Amino acid sequence: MSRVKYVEWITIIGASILFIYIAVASWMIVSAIESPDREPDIVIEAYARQFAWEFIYPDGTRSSQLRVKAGQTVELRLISQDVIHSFFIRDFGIKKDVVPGRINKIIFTPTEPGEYVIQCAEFCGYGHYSMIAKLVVE
Ligand SMILES: [Cu+2]
Repeated sequence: MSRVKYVEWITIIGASILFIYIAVASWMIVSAIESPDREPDIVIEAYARQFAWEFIYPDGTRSSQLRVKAGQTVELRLISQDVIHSFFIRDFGIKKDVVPGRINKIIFTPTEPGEYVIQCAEFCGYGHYSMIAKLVVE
């Protein structure tokens, strides 16, 4: 085998190994984020519409605020009633699209009590800027 062919094969095999490594590592990280080991302590439905958020708790209570307890693992089911929105809590580094016709999930465990801002991070119309809700961690 000529020297050029040898270098070609090393490049092809090296790149393949690198790509396979990146694919496996990404898959492991994404699946850990999407389905953590812990079962959620509470499942809350989060409805998005132009231009407000509404949260429905397991007992049927509706609120424009999201209230959870510190240390509680929360599963949010994100449901859009009109256009594409995006559920965004900057302080937690959480962002997920809210797409009409499907239910996306977010699972998170807040640890610090306090008040945080929930924003829509997808331009959804003229009132997008006002699509803000409060997350209260007790
Ligand atoms: Cu929006």
